[in-house]
Amino acid sequence: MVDADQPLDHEFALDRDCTTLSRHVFQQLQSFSADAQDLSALMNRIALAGKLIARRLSRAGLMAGALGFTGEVNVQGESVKKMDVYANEVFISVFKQSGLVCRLASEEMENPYYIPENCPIGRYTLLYDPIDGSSNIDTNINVGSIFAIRQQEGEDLDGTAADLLQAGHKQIGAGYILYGPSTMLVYSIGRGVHAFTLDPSLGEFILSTENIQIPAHGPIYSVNEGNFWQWDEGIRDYIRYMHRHEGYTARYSGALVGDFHRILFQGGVFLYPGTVKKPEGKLRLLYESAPLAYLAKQAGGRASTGTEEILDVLPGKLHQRTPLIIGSKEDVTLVESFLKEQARVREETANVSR
Ligand code: P6P
Repeated sequence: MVDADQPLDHEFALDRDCTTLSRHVFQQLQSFSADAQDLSALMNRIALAGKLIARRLSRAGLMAGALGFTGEVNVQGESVKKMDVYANEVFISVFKQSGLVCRLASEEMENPYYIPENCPIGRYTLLYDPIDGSSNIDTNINVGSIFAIRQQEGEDLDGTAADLLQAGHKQIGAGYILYGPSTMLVYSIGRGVHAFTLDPSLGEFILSTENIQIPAHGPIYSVNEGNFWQWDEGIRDYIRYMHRHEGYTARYSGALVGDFHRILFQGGVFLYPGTVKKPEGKLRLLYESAPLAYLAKQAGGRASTGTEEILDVLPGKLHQRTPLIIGSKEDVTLVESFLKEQARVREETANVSR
């Protein structure tokens, strides 16, 4: 006897396979309004960008001219990989003739890029790191793309996109695409964090995990210990604590997206503190730290500079960098406690010497 209330296996499988990103956005918003239509279409375009980049990455080793450096240096002072340029152009192309996104701000471009045909009506801005961790590309290790969606505020008449220099709370959505053994798109539009896996046979991102929650604590700490000599004493004390206590394990891939993804699912903390060479940190606020901080908060975790919530940081410039401590609530707080203790000791020492 078929129980009408219980979907048959194939019905369940079919329904799951039809839960694409664009459909999920409507389910999330419980609306088919114009704004919901726009956001659904926008996420669909980001998915298309992910598919185009995944396709090229999967064949880069066989394509002349796909790998290696361009010989250029970007606004960050970093050598540009050919894939960085390709991926940057993909995100621009997928939004042309979309009527959705007027401006794109990218790690690879000094100034925001305007898509004129969209600007009268497109009120969204996409901020993105087209390929995060590009040093991994030539050795076929995972890389990612990170994105944040903001609403344009005002008319931007001077073309400087100054309205982007606002705290991360202004983001209306954020996510990343992880190019790993499978290609995954993880996103949030303020109603939880959800993961989609690309089914190459369909050419669609299909819902694979809904309402991801970062465990309150996890065993992983993810940091480049080669920078130990450049860190604040408080961070060094934290690392010494990791070395001397059971129950912790180090994982670091050199690509933020993969390291964060592991922590999103298994718990723990990723940290890129300020260093002697980069006191403000290496990671960029508007299109790396803030989008991931948005996801971390939506998933019940935290993201801090060590002294301030990442989502509260007011950027002074488009490519501002911040220190980043992100992951499980308890583990981010533990790192901060070592920084606070070190600040107390310094204050006490200063008082004594006065
Ligand atoms: P380091 C990649 O260049 C990146 O921006 C992040 O993806 C990654 O977490 C970090 O820099 C790695 O930096 O100094 O450890 O090589």
